[in-house]
Parts: sequence; C-alpha cells; structure tokens
Amino acid sequence: MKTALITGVTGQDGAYLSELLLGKGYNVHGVKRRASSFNSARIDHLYQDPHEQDVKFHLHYGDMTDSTNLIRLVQEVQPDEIYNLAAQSHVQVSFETPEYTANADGIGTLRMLEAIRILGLEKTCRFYQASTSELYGLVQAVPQREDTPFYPRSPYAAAKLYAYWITVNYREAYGMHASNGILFNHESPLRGETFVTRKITRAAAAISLGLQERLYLGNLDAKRDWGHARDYVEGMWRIVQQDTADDFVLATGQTQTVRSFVEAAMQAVGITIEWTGSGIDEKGLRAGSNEVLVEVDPRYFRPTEVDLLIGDPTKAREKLGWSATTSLEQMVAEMVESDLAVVQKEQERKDRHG
Ligand code: NDP
Ligand code: GDR
Repeated sequence: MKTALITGVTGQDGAYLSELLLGKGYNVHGVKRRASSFNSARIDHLYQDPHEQDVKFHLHYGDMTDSTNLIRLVQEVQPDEIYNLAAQSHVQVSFETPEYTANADGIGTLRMLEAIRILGLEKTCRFYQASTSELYGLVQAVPQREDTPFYPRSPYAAAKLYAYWITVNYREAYGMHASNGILFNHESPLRGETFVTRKITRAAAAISLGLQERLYLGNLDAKRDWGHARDYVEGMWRIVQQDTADDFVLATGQTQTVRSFVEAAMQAVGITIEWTGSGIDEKGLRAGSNEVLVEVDPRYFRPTEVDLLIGDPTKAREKLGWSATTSLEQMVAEMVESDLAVVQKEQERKDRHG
C-alpha cells in the first residue's frame, strides 16, 4: 500500500488527486494551511475522523514557507510519492504579491526537495512538481512542447520557472525521481471563483436566474488550452509511475478565446451574446435586446499578458498513454450545471436570513 503526501490538498487539483489516489488504495496525507475560516470545502467529503479504524485520509497543518514544518511532515509521513501542488496560483495576484509568490511557489519547492534530501529519502520518495504552461509566456513557438523555450510573463511564472529548474537539477544532481508536469489550464466545478472560466460559468448561472446583472472581464482575446482537472490528475499520477523521471506537457491540443468561453457558457443557460465595440469598449449584448451582460473592465488587464497557449501532448500520449478525454463543451456544461445549483443554494440561504 503506497503513501502519498499532497501539498495544496485543499485546492482544485488537490481534491481531485486525493479522490484518485484514495480510489487506488493509497494512504493519502494532505498539507493544509491554517485559516481563520474553513478552507476545506473541496475535501470535506473525504474527511475521516482520525479516531476511526483504518483511516486512509489524513490532514496536517503546514505551509510551503516553513521549512522545519515540511521536514517534520516528510519525516512523519515517510511518503513514497510527494505531489507538490501548493502555490499562490493566481497569475494576476502574483503582480500584487510577487515576493510572497516567489517564496511559496519557487523557494517552497526547493524546501520540499531539500526536506527529501535531508531525510535521506532521495532514492525512495518520488516527487511531482506542478509546473505550468505559464512558463511559455510570450509566444516563442506553437504548439508548445517540452522543448519549447520558456519566457515567463509574471512573477508567478518566474517563480514557477525556478521551481521547474530546481526539480530538474535535483533529479540530475542527486538521482531523485523528480518530474515536472507542465500542465495547461484545467478547470472544473471546483475551480477557484476568480479564475476566468469559473467566474464566467458562475456569472452565467447567476444572470440566467436574475441574480446578477453584468459580468466584468479583462482581456477577451487571450487564448487558452482548457482541459478538465479530473483528466489532468490522472496524468500527474501516470508521470510519477514512470520507471524514469521526466518532464511532460499535459494539454488538450485545442485553444479557445476567453470570448468564446463566454459565448459557450451563456449558450448553456440559453443566452445568446452579440458583441459590439472593440478593445476596452467591448460589450456583450444579449441577442435581440439592448441589455449589456458582459463588459470589459481594464482593472482585469495584466501588466504583461500571455496571449496564446496551445499545448502539444504527443509525448504524454506516447509515453504515458494519457490524453484529455473531456471536451470543452462537456466541461462547460458540467460547470454551468454545478454553478446553477451553487448560486441557487446561496440565494436560498440569503432569503432565509433576510
Ligand atoms: P488552487 O489555487 O486551487 O490550490 C492551491 C493550493 O495551494 C491550495 O490548497 C492552497 O491553500 C495551497 N497553498 C497556497 N499557498 C500555500 C502555502 N504557502 N503553503 C501551503 N499551501 C499553500 O490551485 P490548483 O489546484 O488549480 O493548482 C494546483 C497547482 O498546479 C498549483 O501549484 C498551480 O500553480 C499549478 N497549476 C495549475 C493549473 C491549473 O490550470 N489549475 C495549470 C498548471 C499548474 P488554500 O486552500 O489555503 O488557499
Ligand atoms: P491563467 O488563468 O492566468 O491562465 O492561469 P485565469 O483564468 O486567471 O486567466 C486566463 C485568461 O483570462 C484572461 N481574463 C481574466 N482572467 C481572470 N482571472 N479574471 C478576469 O476577469 C479575466 N478576464 C480575462 C486573463 O487575462 C488570462 O489571459 C491559470 C492558473 O491556474 C495558473 O495557476 C496556471 O499555472 C495556469 O492557469 C496554467
């Protein structure tokens, strides 16, 4: 029976990965941060009372900025596999908190690798690093593959660049089984509400129920390669099961604009959008009326933007037997359906409490 340690267990990917590994019979240990309010909604359904017999899912307090904490946790858990998913993962927020982002996302990865080395587990503990398509940043070549040059465009991407290379370095220097998954955007009903897809599906749901008037967005022309998180955590696991550690792109190979994601989400709730204007005057009008439902607000523009991401998942398909199985249409439908229920429930709670 294998034991896995997951940092960032309370996040979108942490929740899907925990489910996957528990389903495979793993003992799963998750690292969660102390917060003044509950931050475990995504994994509450997996919680097991530690007083019960045969507990498979364990939670520990921890933080990527605290090396003594990480060393102690790795010592206590003695994991066969570590999935390093913890990060300040919001690109725009990284422009506001660049130092913290570098500390948690960049040096945090080093701290975990050093914890493995200090404890002499280099040959027994496998390591997965949550690397990102944001590394490609300013377009050098498309579609982006494992050997496409990186050009980070945010403090987040620069921190993740360090994390990528320190993972490669520990593999080469100490013979560690340490791999990077270079994952393109992946979404789900569990996606954080300030990432663009979830912001859109949530707004589509609220607008269709008459609970929100308008959706304000930034750059509608950015193109992303969007897949489903459930598919991508399967890819993470397959990367770690390889005999030899290596780096892999996980992507769908398709790209769409933010604008077309808006259209798809609105369509899913029966609203047809017609665009008028251009640039920051861009407005999304509901077809057949003058009602503006979507408006561009420059506050959501980034100081430096990543215009186009489209991944080439050939290596993952050939070596891991992995490919994305959920279409964008299926994912949008699932997210919108979930958000209709979420928004309705929130409204009922508000109504009850006046
Ligand atoms: P989320 O933002 O949903 O989750 C991030 C997790 O990291 C949360 O559990 C968060 O805790 C935790 N965390 C943040 N800072 C710290 C810290 N200092 N110490 C310990 N834990 C911390 O991200 P995703 O699940 O979407 O992504 C998982 C990883 O994959 C991230 O590293 C992200 O950068 C990377 N990635 C994501 C992609 C995507 O499209 N989703 C694509 C490529 C890479 P809390 O809940 O308390 O905030
Ligand atoms: P991204 O995801 O930056 O790709 O990083 P996000 O959903 O935040 O942005 C995608 C694109 O949409 C544009 N955009 C907006 N974005 C947000 N958040 N809010 C808006 O209102 C808005 N309007 C337009 C953005 O400018 C951008 O071009 C995600 C994160 O999960 C990272 O952790 C991960 O590494 C990468 O995906 C791959």
